[in-house]
Formats: sequence, C-alpha cells, structure tokens
Amino acid sequence: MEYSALQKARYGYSPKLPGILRGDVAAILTKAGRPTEAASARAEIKAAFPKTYGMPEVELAAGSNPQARERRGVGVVLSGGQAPGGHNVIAGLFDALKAGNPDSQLVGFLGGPQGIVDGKSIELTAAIVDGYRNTGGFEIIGSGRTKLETPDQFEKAASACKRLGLSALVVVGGDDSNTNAAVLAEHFLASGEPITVVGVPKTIDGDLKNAQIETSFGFDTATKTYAELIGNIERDAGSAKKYWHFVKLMGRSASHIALECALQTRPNLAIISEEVERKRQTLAEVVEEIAGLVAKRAEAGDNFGVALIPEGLIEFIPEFGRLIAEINELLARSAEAFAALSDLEGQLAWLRGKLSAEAFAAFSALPREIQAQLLSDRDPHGNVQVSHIETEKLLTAMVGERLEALAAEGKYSGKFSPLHHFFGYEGRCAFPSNFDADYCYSLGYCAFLLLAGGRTGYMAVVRGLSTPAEQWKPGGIPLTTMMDMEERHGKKKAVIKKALVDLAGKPFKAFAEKRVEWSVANHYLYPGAIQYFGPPEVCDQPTITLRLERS
Ligand code: FBP
Repeated sequence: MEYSALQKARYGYSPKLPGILRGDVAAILTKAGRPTEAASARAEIKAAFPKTYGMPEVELAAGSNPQARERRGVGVVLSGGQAPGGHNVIAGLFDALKAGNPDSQLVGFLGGPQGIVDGKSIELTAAIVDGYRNTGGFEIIGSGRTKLETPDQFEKAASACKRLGLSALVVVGGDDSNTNAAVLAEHFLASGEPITVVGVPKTIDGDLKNAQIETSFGFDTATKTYAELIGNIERDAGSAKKYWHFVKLMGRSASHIALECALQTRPNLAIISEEVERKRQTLAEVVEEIAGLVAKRAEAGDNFGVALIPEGLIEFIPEFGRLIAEINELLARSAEAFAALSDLEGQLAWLRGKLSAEAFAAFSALPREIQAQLLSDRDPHGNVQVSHIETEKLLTAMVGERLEALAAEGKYSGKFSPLHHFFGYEGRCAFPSNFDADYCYSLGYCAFLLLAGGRTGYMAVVRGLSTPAEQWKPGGIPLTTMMDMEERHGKKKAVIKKALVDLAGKPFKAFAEKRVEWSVANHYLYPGAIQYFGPPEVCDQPTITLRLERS
C-alpha cells in the first residue's frame, strides 16, 4: 500500500484533547448535574422513554474512576452519510479504551447498522486503527442507512453484542441514528440487557445541534472544502467575466452549509431555504429574484456571478413542499403499484387523481427530468433524495426564460451563460481539518468515559468549541432532552429535532447585513485550501457559524 505525503504526515498528527482528558482515564469520572427535561412535548416523550427520560446532564471531571480499568468489549457503528473525522472518533475511543485496560476489545460493525443486525463485525486492532488516524472517510468499517427501530432488530442487536462479549455500543450518526440509539438504550434497559448505548453527533449538514450540541462533526471540514472550491470559482468568474456559476450545496434539509459557505466566500447570491419558506416564496418569485440580480449586474457590465443554492431548497418552496410530502406519502403507501409502472408517462397517469389538484398542477409544470428525479428511489426514510434533484438546472432554465422576456420588454440586454456545479461528495471524505480531527478524537475519548461510567442513552458532547482545545468541556447529554414529537408517515413519533437555520440567529443576520453589498460589488473572499500545519489562526479556526453563535 502506498501513502501520499499528506497521509503520512497526518498519521503523525496528535489530536489536541481538552485539558481534562489529558491525564489517566482512571482519574476522570462522570459527574452528574441537574436532571433534564425534553425541550417540548415532555409528557409524551417521558411516556415513550420511561427508563431514560429525565436523567441528569453529566460533565467529565477529575476523580478516581476504577471502572475505567475494567476489561470490556465495546462495539462501534458508523451510520448515515460520511463525514470527515469519523476515523478519529474510532481512534479516540480505541485509545481511551486501551488506556483503561490494554486487554479491552473494540469491535467495529461493518456497513452501518445493518452490520449489527447481521452480526457482521471485525475486531479493531492497533494495526487497523493506526492506518486510519486523521484521515477522511468511513472506510475503516463502512457505513449504511438502515434504521434500527423494530423489536426484531433490537433482539438481533442484543444477541450480536452478547455473542461478541460487548457491554457497550457507540452509535456515530445524525439525528435519525441517534434517535434510534435512544430507542435502543431504552429497549436494552427495559429488557434487562446490560448493554450501554452512547451516541456521537455526526453530519456534514450541521443540523444536529441544539442548546447542548454546539456543532456536529464533519461540518467544519466539509464547508471549508466547498468554500475553497467556491473561492476558486469566484476567482475564475471575476477573471473570465463571462459565466454565471450556480453552485448547489449539500444539506438535505437545512441550509447551514450554504450559509457558512456564503460567509466564507461572499458570493453574489446565496439562497437560504428557511428564508424562502418564511417568506412563502413561490418558485416564480425565487426565479424573479435571481433574474433581477442578473439583469442588475448586467447593467453594470457584469455578465457573470456566483450563486449558492442549498440542495434542500425545493422542499422549502411551499407548493413543492406540499407536492413532495404528498408524493412521499403516496409512494410509501403504494410502493408495489408504483414500482409496476414502466415509464414516466404511466407514472404521470397514475399520479393524476391521486395527488391533490394543486400538487398535480405544480408537478405538471416541471420539466420532465425534474419530474423523473422527484419520482426516483426514496431514501430508507421514504423521502425523496434531494441530492438527486437538479434544482440548479431547473432555476437557470427558468431564469433564462425570464431574462428573454425582460429582453423582449427592453429591460435586459446582457448575456446569460450559466454553468452548474454540485458540491457534496467532494467534501464528505476530505482529510479532517485540525478542528474536526481534534473534536472527533475528543468525542471518541468522551464516549469511552461515558460508557465506562455506565451512562446509557447519552450523547457524547464537547463544548466551548470556539475556545482553544485545552479549554473544551466534554460531557454527556441524555438523548431524550433533544427530542420532540414529529409526524412521520401519519404517526406522531419522538425524534431528535433537526436544527434548521435560525433566521434570528447571528450567522444569518451577519449574512443578511452584507448580502446586498456582495450582490453587486464583487467582494469575493478566497479561503484557499484547508491548512493542516502552520499557525493556529490559519489551521485551527472553527467555522464562522460556530464563532458567531458562540460570540
Ligand atoms: P447524514 O445526514 O447521514 O450525515 O447525510 C447527509 C448527506 O450528506 C446530505 O447532505 C445528502 O443529502 C445525503 O447525505 C446524501 O445521501 P447519500 O450519501 O445516500 O447519497
């Protein structure tokens, strides 16, 4: 196996731990604080989680902890989309576990949660873990999107853990995976299985955050990677002065990635889906806004620009939000009948009469490719895969038409040459930034101390992330405190609440204050590539979103 020079250099990087985690693991304990409550729907969430509801927040503090020395077996699973830093969660967990007792074993379940159900696993040895330290990707054990939620899956998970001699399971995932971790912890307690379940907050989308979680891991590296590329495109746009670049950015629902990238690069336009929804803008209104800006810049001779489009936009435009919800529901109910239809014509005929008149009208007005993308395979949660919908192409086609109409009225005489980009997969497996490398390693360490303290149904958290790593504060938060009741497939369900962009929050306000200026004056900012070695102000700064939220 050959390694790149950076890969070799990263193997030698020692992630920075919070001061409290730098000593002997047997001299750090979990200290309970006040009991917690869910933020809303308390009675219903308490009823759904009678064993784990109301547990106290815990912090990691100095104190004798002989339990950390016990020989134990721990399982770990990576769940959902890749996010930079996953390998370091495993490395931190491994190092802390072995520091507690060198005979302890870390077992990795293969291919995500389905690996637990199927009992597919490997023992993670030092030789394996060392080959992945400070590198991107989830290759060490793979990932998957299977949901662990049925009693049968829970039984299988329990028997896999028992067979492998595991007393704890660490679930690294987003809101849905951690919701399932909470259900699993409750189930194990209720059925007397002595298996501790601890979650770790992962997702590049940045939407697993709340009063207790400052950010999910991966968001930092992914946004810095996209911002580098957007900055390069801005340079090209400003040099060539002939293209309008439309960049769609990942983020299944929330627009945190688009907002952070806008703050880092100052493009001419960035659409924030949450604002579109609040203003109840129609697709035609969004198009009008973009066409207006293209025309305005053309008046100043600037027939170029850079626009950021969040991938989830389409679901936030009210008429399409309703349409997509209806299609999701319909396809979930009649999956077989739908699968039997052989082409788009047949699908269209089938949808007529099943969708509401408004939804069918919205659907019919779309180009055929977009119709087909809306009907393509659902994700395991039954939702449309927004990353497959070419919203950026839909918008530029409509903007082009609108500009032609403006030209016919004598109100536009520029040249509109759009180019399309989609940045998502480019950033999910990048070498983690120092921030993500340090944060993830600390989360892994923290997860070990929680499970050694017998804290089941907790999420590992590290707070104070806008300060130097030395001052970070690791601890644990009961998963039930983050829950809310939401409607899923027609039923109320307790789930961890997804954080959308807060339009009253500092990051959005900072963007809103400047966007008019950025739209016409070309105040592009070029963040350049992530730096791993060099001064802290270049290498260790967290995202602008985190810095603003914590300021
Ligand atoms: P997670 O929420 O699982 O972290 O994944 C997020 C994400 O990267 C989204 O931004 C994107 O819409 C989706 O995954 C793509 O999924 P897939 O990897 O299945 O194509």
